[in-house]
Amino acid sequence: MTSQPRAGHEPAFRPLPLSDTATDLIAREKAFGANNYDPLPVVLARGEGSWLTDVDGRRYLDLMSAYSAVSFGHAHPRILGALVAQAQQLGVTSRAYHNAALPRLFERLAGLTGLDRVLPANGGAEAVETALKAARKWGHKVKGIPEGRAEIIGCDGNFHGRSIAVIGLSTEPQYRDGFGPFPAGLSTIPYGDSEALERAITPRTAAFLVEPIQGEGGIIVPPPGYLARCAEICRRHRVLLICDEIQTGLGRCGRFLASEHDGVRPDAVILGKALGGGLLPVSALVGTDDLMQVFHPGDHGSTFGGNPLAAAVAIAALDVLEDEKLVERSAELGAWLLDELSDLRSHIVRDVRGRGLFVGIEVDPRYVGARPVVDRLLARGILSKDTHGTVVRIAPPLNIRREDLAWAVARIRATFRELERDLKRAA
Ligand code: IF1
Repeated sequence: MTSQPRAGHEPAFRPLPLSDTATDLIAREKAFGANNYDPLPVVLARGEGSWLTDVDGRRYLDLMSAYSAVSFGHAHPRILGALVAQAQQLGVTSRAYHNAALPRLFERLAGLTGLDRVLPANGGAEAVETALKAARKWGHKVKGIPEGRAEIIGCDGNFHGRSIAVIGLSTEPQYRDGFGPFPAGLSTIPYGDSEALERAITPRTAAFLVEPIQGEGGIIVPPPGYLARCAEICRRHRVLLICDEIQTGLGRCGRFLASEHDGVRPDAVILGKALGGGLLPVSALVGTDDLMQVFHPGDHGSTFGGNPLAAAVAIAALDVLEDEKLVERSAELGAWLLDELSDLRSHIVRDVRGRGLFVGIEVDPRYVGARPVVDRLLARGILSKDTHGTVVRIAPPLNIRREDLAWAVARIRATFRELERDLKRAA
């Protein structure tokens, strides 16, 4: 549900004029591209660390990190070095043969998650599809659910990707409109309500798929202990707990995995986005032996999944995460950010929430929508993104310099002061 402010109450605002170069590039994108995005009016050309430069040389501080795919900053020298070195040595071989990089990635991910086995993939939705297939096959072959009857439960407000089965779990009308029919055996329950999970489980339930914090849903942090209660319920009913940590994982929320906030080790974790170091699509399903035993040679795979180039980049990304202590930094800097933004003192702001460097500012749609706030931040040299009409997402690279984040907080404050002033004038 997106809430839009009442018509005619949007305070007047003139975005920065676009140069001819930018205007021309946007026009060409519109002329030849599918119209499946409505990007902000900025044409990016270069990125380094937390800073991006547009085609006209204007600089922006990146508080969006490409939806948390760029958690280590743009063009991180160590990850870039690993990409170039591996590319010059060996890029893609398919899984018809072994390669020297993949076993090292497998060991790293098993060790870091406390789970047993890894199935590598490329995009996030692909890894989620892998998880859905694994859960169904586990349900049929291990739990003993009648063939073809396995059910998977998701949450209202979820976002797990854009493929047909994954969208079959979506409760966002726009994401489903016109794309049906969807696979059977998929249902949802209210997010944050563990009793709803207890009530929804049937003898045919194979798995519960959940984001530890809902990202696209609006940085929705569930009640403390929610995931732990869900884990206990799943254990009692022999239902797999699968955490989608594609956005919340790899330090984004102040722990290596956001599920650690509740002391929960799921049966499987889905990783993506930042695993590719901001350079490549790399994703993975990491699970227990009990789950991953369902895969036999030929059951499942992909051309690029587990290629040596992706493995080398992912290993370098994990090295950076550990060596630069970015999990701890996300927790510490995120707590500071949340504290600063919780003091915006603007009646336009309804809530500020999040964990680590994964923060949402919810605005009151009676006064303004999130997109106009994002537009004004853009004019001040800050890249952010709205979600669901009322939430501004703030998710900088985990290695953002403290002074840059402080610079951004000052501009966020100024933006809300300017909005308050414009609203008073418009009243
Ligand atoms: C878009 C946001 C949307 C994800 C979680 C799986 C995936 C995603 C928790 C799929 C991807 C991306 C998709 C992109 C915008 C962004 C996004 F949540 F991050 F903000 F859409 F809601 N699980 N999220 O967040 O991974 O296949 O994209 O690699 O579709 O517009 P993917």
